[in-house]
Amino acid sequence: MAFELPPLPYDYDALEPVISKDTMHFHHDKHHKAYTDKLNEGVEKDSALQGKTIEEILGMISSQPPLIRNNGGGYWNHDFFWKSMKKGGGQPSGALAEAIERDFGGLDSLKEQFNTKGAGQFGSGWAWLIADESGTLKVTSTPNQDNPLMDDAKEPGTPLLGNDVWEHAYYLTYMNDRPGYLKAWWDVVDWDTVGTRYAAVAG
Ligand code: MN3
Repeated sequence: MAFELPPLPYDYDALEPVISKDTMHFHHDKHHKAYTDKLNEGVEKDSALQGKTIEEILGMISSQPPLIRNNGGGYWNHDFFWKSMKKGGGQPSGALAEAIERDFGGLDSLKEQFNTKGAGQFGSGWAWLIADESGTLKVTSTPNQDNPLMDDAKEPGTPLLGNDVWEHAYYLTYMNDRPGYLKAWWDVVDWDTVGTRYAAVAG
């Protein structure tokens, strides 16, 4: 019934040196767990939410209190984030690589736009690569634990890739150097997973 904290899909030290073992431990075991626990507290208090998937809840977030928005977003975003990374991430291929060329003029340009969004997101939030219904790619950012699946998202779309730019995601290793973290992070992006997500949108 309740939402469960999914385990990391790899070892805690798998993404070193880009993301340290210590960061992974407290980010997953403390932060992601806290979002999960608080989401469950909120769902317990509202029978209308019980039995709904997290995606269904995000799709009606505009009618929900901050407890559900912040922790429902945090729950989904972190699960998506862990699954977006792997050791020795690889390169985009196939239809995704073609779409990146078409919509950004190449991977370097996508990275530059994404890093600019991430660095420019004031305070805490996320940078995203999303696809619209026609398969067009776009880079965007959201504050706090918001995401492009929320029914009141300014720039809605299907998330293909997301990076957590909260200080808790990078501070132990990068201190206040968010741009340094954003730049290093590309080494652990799982492009096969991003490609699979894109194929589900663009067919
Ligand atoms: Mn986080």
